[in-house]
Amino acid sequence: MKILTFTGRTPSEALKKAKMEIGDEGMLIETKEIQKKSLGKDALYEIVIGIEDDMIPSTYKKSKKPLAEQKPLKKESEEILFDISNAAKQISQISDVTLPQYDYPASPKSSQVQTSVEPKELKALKQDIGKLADKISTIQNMIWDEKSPDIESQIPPEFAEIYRLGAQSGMNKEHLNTLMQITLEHMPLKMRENSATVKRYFQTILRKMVPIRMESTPSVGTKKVIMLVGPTGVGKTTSIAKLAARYSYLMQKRYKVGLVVLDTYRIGAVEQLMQYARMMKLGIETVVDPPEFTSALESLRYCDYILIDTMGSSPYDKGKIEKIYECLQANHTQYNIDVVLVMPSSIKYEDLKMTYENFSSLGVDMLMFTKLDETIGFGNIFSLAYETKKPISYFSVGQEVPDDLVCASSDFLIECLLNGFNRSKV
Ligand SMILES: Nc1nc2c(ncn2[C@@H]2O[C@H](COP(=O)(O)OP(=O)(O)O)[C@@H](O)[C@H]2O)c(=O)[nH]1
Ligand SMILES: [Mg+2]
Repeated sequence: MKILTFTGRTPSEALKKAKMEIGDEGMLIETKEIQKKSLGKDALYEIVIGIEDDMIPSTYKKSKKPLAEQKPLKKESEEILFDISNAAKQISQISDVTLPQYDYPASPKSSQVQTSVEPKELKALKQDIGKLADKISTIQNMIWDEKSPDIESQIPPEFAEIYRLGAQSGMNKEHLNTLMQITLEHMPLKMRENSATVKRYFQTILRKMVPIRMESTPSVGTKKVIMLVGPTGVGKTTSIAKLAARYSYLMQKRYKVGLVVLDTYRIGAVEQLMQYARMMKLGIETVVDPPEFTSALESLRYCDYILIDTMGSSPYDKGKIEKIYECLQANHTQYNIDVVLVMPSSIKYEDLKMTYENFSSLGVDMLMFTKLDETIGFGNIFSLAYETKKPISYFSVGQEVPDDLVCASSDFLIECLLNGFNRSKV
């Protein structure tokens, strides 16, 4: 999806420009007043339109770069977290302003087809509509069998596909029902035309609901200290290795990276990360008790990034989480530590939620999901991020270091959710 912006003295002027350039296919994401009306100066509004790549007309001037390429994201816009109901209302309001509200034929029979249409074309059209109606009723029948009739009995056929996709994705049922309810209430008539436009509307709403932390690099004189916590075997150490490689070799600027291993239970399983540190020629410190933690951070003060691996925290093992907590408390450096909870995408929403609750005492700042290559549903991830409002920073999509790491984006997650994980789209 491309994000395009258009400006005008009123929102509808900006919208008119958008329509002239890209037609009706775009969807309004946001309207901003970027300049207030004052003496001798008109107000200036900016609208942000999302449009699928293949819907951009060839006549649209390519020189206009997508928003993301035009300007770096500001700190405040790093976390994209919108109120879903407002988003839906906003989209609907603008559609109401601009789109002529004409009634769509309720059924093929009642359609007032203009007499100028060739009979042959009319026949083909009728056949197509018939096929579509069949498809819809099949899908409708599939979901009509399910329990909890309250919401489902209200779902019009054109919403059936999207409801099925949402339910199959492992999304929390309550979240899905809320989403459907709001979509039903606010979706403009024009967009209900067919299941493809419904899907696109739904996609836009979903994108807006996922909190994402865009990657940002340390500014001069500062450093980023990132601690990965989470159950055993979820991929923390592998992810630390991927991040270390990314920051020290794979970005435009090469950053100095240092590693810390919290082995508070003296399990001795630090060899794995030692190996990576040796390969990448990175400094590494092993910490077994809280006082050592501060000195380890201090000894890596020459680094731009300090990545902290933790080990041996099974989700039920409060004791081990407590040890990590003590280390965090013992941090007497001025560095702020970002605590990233790492969880596999292959477990169901309820288990993700329980894991989150177990680790929440550590003050989780961000979420990272691993093993996206090992699952088919992504609604569980969506629901956890939506429920906890904790932004997602990265996804791990395989075992390969450093390649199988993806910077989180709502586009990527929603694409996975609706169409499955596809390695070629990474
Ligand atoms: N398929 C898959 N395997 C992964 C991924 N991330 C890590 N692993 C594997 O999961 C296992 C445990 O990883 P490790 O980093 O040791 O987990 P830790 O105990 O949390 O540190 C290893 O075999 C990794 O190769 C991933 O994204 N996809
Ligand atoms: Mg490990």
